[in-house]
Amino acid sequence: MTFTAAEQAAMARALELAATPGVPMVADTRRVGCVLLADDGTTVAEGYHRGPGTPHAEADALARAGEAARGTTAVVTLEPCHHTGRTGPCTEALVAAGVRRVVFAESDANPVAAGGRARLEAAGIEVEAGLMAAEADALAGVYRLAQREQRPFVTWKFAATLDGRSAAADGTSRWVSGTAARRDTHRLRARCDVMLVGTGTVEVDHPRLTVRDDEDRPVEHQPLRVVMGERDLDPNHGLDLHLRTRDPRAALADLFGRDRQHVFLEGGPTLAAAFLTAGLVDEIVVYVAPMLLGAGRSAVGDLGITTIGEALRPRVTDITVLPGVDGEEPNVRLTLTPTPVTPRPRNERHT
Ligand code: AOF
Ligand code: ZN
Repeated sequence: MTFTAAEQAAMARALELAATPGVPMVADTRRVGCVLLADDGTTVAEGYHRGPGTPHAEADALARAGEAARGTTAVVTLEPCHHTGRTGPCTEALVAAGVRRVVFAESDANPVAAGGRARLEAAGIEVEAGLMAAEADALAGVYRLAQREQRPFVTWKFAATLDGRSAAADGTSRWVSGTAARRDTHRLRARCDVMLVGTGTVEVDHPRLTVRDDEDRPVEHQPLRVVMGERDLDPNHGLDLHLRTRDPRAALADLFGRDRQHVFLEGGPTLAAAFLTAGLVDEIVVYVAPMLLGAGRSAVGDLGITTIGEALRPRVTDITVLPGVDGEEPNVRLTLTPTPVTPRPRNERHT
């Protein structure tokens, strides 16, 4: 595999484009980015997939390049598709535009869309694969889990004080985390297509669950705002959907049925505990604030754990310090991957 320095830089950029927040990703749609390079390594055009039914990344870049696409190298995060899905095949668009070379990060394992490489080569286009494949694979993690498990990927996010509390004894919680952490949360929310909370959180916090940008404006593609739980709610709760179920698996099945790929679980402690004990949390994001409360609601409810040997021990995948804004203290963001939970009957836990 030989890639030029310009192609490597272009792939890094294509991955960034693919990860553009706010893009709705449902069911079988993928995050894909594409950069068209001229012979001298300069960028002719960029493109990315903006969700179901919109042009694929390659088609988007080609449209922006127009005639200038002829003779370029297309650097794409995914193998160009060779099927007519919601839009036409990227292979044919690349051939028709006169692209000379295609570099992609990972093969498309979707049998419906596969075959792109062979088709491009048959048309005389030079094809190289595998550039930054690991990074592309990490980006595709959510899609892959959703396809494999036939349920959405679940990110559980919470903010906590040093003593693991998310609210004070009187219920007040604004704010535990600082400005930078709250902005960061909106960025993470924008990657998801469902915002999920329990009925308790709706009653206490009346959350809007809208995703806003750094200037506090709502982003264009809002996730579906869902509350779950059997309790009746004031019909003016203002969210999009009330799932009247207590079983996390049933809720996820329902959301997958609505073509959703990525759930952002934001509380409260009861719902978080239910998802954790069911082994249905795929990623944990926690913002730790240098604050002590000593009493008040803990970030997660009873997990049925009575002895230290039973503790859940998620693995840490990232630690980032979020600097304080306007004299605030910094916060720490931990990203973790839960380790498998072996569900046991409740009575066994107390023996
Ligand atoms: C590409 N470039 O930008 C994307 C691709 O029915 P559709 O059109 O939404 O097709 C979805 C499938 O197409 C998806 O599962 C994946 O295999 C491929 N996505 N392919 O060449 C893109 N988004
Ligand atoms: Zn395509």
